[in-house]
Amino acid sequence: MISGSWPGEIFVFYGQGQGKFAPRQMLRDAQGEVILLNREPRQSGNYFLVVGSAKIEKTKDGKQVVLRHGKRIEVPPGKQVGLTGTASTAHLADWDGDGDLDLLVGEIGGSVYYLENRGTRTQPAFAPPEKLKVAATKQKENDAVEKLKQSVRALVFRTAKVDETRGIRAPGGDAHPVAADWDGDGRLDLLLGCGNGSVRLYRNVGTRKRPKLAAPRVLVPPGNWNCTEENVHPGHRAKICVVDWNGDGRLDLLLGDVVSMRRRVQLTEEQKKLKAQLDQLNKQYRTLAMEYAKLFRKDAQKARQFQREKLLPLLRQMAKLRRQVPQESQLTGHVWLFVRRPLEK
Ligand SMILES: [Ca+2]
Ligand SMILES: [Ca+2]
Ligand SMILES: [Ca+2]
Repeated sequence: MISGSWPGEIFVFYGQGQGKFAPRQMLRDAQGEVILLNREPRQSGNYFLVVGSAKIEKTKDGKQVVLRHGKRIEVPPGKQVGLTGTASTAHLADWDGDGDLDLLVGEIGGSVYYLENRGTRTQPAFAPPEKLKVAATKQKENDAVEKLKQSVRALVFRTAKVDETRGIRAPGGDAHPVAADWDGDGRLDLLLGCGNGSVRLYRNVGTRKRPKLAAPRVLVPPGNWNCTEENVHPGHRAKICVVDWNGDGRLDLLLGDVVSMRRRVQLTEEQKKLKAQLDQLNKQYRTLAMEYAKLFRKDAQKARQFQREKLLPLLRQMAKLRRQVPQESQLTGHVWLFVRRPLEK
């Protein structure tokens, strides 16, 4: 069993038979390094950002270092260090048709990476990540011209198609790639669960050993974040599984999502009072959060102090109240089954 994670490491649970699994291990590449997309630290404004499971430590002389998987990363002087992640998703498939399992990894920005297994089926050795792209075609060029014509409108409506010949981009980020021969032509295609809840199909128009992906088609349209108990529908962050669910020989699609479910709640008098308090604190919080953002642009040090002394106590107070008042909306998720119908003649 394999799993992505926040902040981004990929975990493997080796099967021991009879439904049992060994404790998780971080998947490593051919060099023995923990597999992690965007592993190089990046600088953003005053920030020095490091991806992955790491911790920050202060040295005796007051400098900061990041410890990650047994390695030390020095923080450049004057920079504020931040830990972040890529929210990886992982899928194993023999992408290059040579008999061993390769790794497909999606991330929060919407990109998909292929890590070729240059080892064997039992002793994998994963190559560095390579971005999956849509193959450029003449049609693509026509699309580009069309896009240019529409670019003025696109600026207003933000409807411009993303050029995926430079890299696949799941709308709404949170790419979840799965390889399956969806069209049954003997070549693995790519299905992509997307942050906006849609599922896309990138047909393999290359060969079994050298896949080439066509421009995507939408199999499932974007979902909707807000649900009510009367109107439940697919939501966001589609995570998918391709399987012949009903055993009719045609691949079907399972989709897991996340939604904010609104429900009607009856509050007691006491709860109504608490809710009024909570609404009041919410208002205060919004004002303080704006002050914090302003302060942060001027002086990160002072902003952090402000956060410690003003914002965090308020947030704790709000969390306490929230536990006492039944909430009108709740994060939840569903599993959807899309059964494939035979082609209509
Ligand atoms: Ca392979
Ligand atoms: Ca295929
Ligand atoms: Ca089926």
